[in-house]
Amino acid sequence: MGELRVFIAGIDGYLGHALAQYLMSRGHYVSGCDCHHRREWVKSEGGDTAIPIGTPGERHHYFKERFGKLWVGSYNINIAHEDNYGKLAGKFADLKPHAVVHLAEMPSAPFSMISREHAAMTHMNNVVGSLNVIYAIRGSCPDAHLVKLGTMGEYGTPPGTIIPEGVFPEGSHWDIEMPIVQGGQETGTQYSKSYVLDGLMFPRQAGSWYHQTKVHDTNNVNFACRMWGLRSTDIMQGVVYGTRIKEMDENPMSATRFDFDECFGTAINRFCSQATIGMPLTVYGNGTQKRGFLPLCDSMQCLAIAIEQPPAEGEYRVWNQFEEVYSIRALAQAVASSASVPVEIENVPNPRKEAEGHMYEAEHSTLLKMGYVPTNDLSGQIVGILEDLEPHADRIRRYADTIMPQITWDGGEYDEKVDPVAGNGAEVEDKTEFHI
Ligand code: USQ
Repeated sequence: MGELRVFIAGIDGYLGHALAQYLMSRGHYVSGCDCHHRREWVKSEGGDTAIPIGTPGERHHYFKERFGKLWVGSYNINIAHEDNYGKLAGKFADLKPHAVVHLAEMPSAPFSMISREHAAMTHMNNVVGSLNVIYAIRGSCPDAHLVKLGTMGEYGTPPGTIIPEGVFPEGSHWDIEMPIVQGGQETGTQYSKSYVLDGLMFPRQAGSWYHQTKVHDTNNVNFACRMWGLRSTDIMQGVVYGTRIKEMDENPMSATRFDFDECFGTAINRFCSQATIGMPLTVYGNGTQKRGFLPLCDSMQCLAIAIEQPPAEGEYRVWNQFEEVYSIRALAQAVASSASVPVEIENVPNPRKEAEGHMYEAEHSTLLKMGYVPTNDLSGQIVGILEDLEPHADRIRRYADTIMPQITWDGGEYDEKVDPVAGNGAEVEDKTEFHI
């Protein structure tokens, strides 16, 4: 695969800034856009990145210096804003990207659950922003491949079933037995019906407004592939963790942001930040929730696989992108055992409405078949994060009051007195035997 022109929407974010470096290190031309909302959202919650990052201008100069002509530039475009649509479509027309990687979404489940305004803003930013990206591709560069970041959270935690990659695989049937009813009476005789499910969307059961917006995006991207021949990879990504990839260098401008507040910090990153300042690790509920996780370097590797091996015209492909499934409790234990000082694990009442002690088995073989080599080194990654955070312990302490959860899924006050291990009252229950 020769050099590609890749446009990254959301290039200033946690993934975007790392991906730009990863792709330029592989010889691709990179451009992108961002309106720096992520910086503002984190500040609006009183937080900040643990690892200091450059301003957009500083990052631009650093990329220019380091990557020369491979760095095309970043543009200040709010992809969801009506007034900016012309700018976005114009950039696509000028740059003629082979691939558009869409990372420009509001990524936080808790942030989306704060209020009606936050839910509406999340829908506007994510659903309308994605629609604009789809339209701008159609109008300005219809052959471009849309690499759309979805989330494993779109599926939720459906009880008793394995989660396929986006759609029901070939050979899927839904077989049911129906009673024969005659004259309002069951005759007792049964006949069976078999529905063919091949290729239909697997049901989504999102767990937050944020995750809901990703479900809407999935439907819209799929629709554009069917209607207009858009080629797209819809990536159901698990929770990403980590501070660095080997394509970063020692220049501080190379560093990507690292959030640890209640909204924008994710589980492992938060636990490592908490361990750095000797704070107990906040396991929500009994910690038997399971999720798929992958280190930042694996996220980059998988996105590059998608970009460098594009789908055919009109093809909508969906991949589940994660390395390994862990329970939250197991992750807290892994962080505690890697910390250089003794760290406590604290079960705090779960502020979310989510299943605990559930089955979580999701297919994720496509990426492996396409060349993904998992890092498979959770403890090594955790040690690396802890080392990178150590010099910034004071910054984490400065923003430590953004760590404890306050945002609840029912909009009520966070009640610290609920028994965390007894559960959070979520109705989803699974009978599957559970082991961590
Ligand atoms: N959790 C804790 N303690 C914490 C933080 C989280 O126990 O201090 C638990 C949560 O209750 C949840 C799990 O850890 O069960 C994951 O929470 P998270 O905040 O790490 O991740 P989540 O809200 O699911 O969202 C994150 C990203 C989102 C991405 C998603 C992938 O913010 O952008 O889409 O991971 S996935 O989880 O697979 O949907």
